[in-house]
Amino acid sequence: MKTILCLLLAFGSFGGVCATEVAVPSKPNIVLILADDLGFGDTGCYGATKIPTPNIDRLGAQGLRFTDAHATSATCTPSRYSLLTGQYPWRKAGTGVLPGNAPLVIDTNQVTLASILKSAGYHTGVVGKWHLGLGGANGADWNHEIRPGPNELGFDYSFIMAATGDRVPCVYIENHRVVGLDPQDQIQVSYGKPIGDEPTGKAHPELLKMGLSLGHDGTIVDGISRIGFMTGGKSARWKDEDKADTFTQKAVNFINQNTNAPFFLYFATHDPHVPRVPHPRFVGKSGCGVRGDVIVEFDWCVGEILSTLDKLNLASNTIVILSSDNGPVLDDGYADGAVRDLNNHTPSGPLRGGKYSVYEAGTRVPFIVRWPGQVVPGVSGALVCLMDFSASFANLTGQNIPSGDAPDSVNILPALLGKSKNGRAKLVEHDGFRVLGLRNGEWKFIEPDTRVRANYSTQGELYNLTHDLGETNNLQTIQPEKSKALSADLLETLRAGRTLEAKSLLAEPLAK
Ligand code: NG6
Ligand code: CA
Repeated sequence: MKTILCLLLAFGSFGGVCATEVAVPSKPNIVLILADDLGFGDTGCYGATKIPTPNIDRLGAQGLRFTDAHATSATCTPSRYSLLTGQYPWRKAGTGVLPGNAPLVIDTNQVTLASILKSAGYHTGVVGKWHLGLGGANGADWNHEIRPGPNELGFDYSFIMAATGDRVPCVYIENHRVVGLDPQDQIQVSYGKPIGDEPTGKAHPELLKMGLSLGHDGTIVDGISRIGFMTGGKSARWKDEDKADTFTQKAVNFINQNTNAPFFLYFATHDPHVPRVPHPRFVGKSGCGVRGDVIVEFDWCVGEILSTLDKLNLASNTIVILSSDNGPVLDDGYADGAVRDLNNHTPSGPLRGGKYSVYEAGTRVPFIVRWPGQVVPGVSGALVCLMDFSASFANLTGQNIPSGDAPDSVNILPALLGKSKNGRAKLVEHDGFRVLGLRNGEWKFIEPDTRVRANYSTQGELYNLTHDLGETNNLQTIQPEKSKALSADLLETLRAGRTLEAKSLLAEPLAK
């Protein structure tokens, strides 16, 4: 089956006439590899020299490497919420960084990236970090069926951790069940009062194998204390050093079991998030301490996926996308030496900020698309967002998104496939909490931050990224009219409840 992709080379003319028609197979496999907190400058193909990432570099050389691709938000939950729903997270309350016992934050009636591809006939799987809540209003029942969760949102298969590596419960969940749970040793989880009689990092720092710099002083699991408290589930608890191997094995199994149908695999690694505990075979393998080592580990995971596709002869029929949920951070609560051992490596590359920031490095992430024979290798400066997968893959696979769903997802398929230099025209950037910025082409506006924190200017900020990629020269007072226009644009996107350009592009006819 081929889809005739209408490429409007003259951007903005929606007459239903195709300027160019390109036939592309409409049901390739899709593997989305999403790292956790991997920075724009953390890999070789994005300029890193101290951390060897040969597999990611190979992917970069064989694919299209984007230089202006973004998550919506500079933290995990909101970023992943938008990736799966096609809706800006700040439109919905409760999408900030979630505790490990939060209820599922996505409505099971909502269309998701997974449900779109499932409707298109794909076998869909998620392996790795979830962090979007599990269970109904009272949260998950860890000792019985855990639902709703990914399997109620369009994933046929799931093997996940509920939240983050640094949050309880420290167990894997396969489909609706905790893996390896002894029914006699029931799991309880609390994010309020301590529960159980196991030592905490707060009371027993002498038991820790990794020191703390902020928070993370709840229950000690595998020698590391976490956010929150848990008791029970001893036989089910993960070993931090095996996590990358375990997730990768499950991802590889999923591919092996789905060679006959189109499949969509969302492989969301834990690396390089905290706590950073590389398997011993990766210790000391980077020039930048433990954070570099877990990036080397992540690169190995990528290599395993690529070689599985090669072995099965699936590479040419598979779109592989590699990206990250938000920008980089060094000290994220554990005293693991990431700052001390940096060795002049620059996780953010030439960009300002990082995780938790509305400056570019908060949301601008590595982003590679490889589809041999269809996507010409190279570099693209198109403005694209992880939130755009829903509309773009609906377009590729011939699916309609009901009106009201995925309201901010823009069909950027031509840009993803390298057939157009244009992605979206505008993008709202989000620090993960409250502060918003707006990109419109080369311009970046940051709303005045008069409310909570003094991180940003109380007057607002304006940067021209063509001349000032590092956001060092605030043009707000020099070009107040430009700032005003962008501020009005931002307000319009907030008030409209949807992205206006999303609809016009979705209305574009898909020739069959
Ligand atoms: C923060 C944690 C941080 C990390 C982050 C979520 C503290 C002091 N910091 O609250 O360690 O877990 O939440 O990261 O507890 S994310 O990538 O999942 O968004
Ligand atoms: Ca993250």
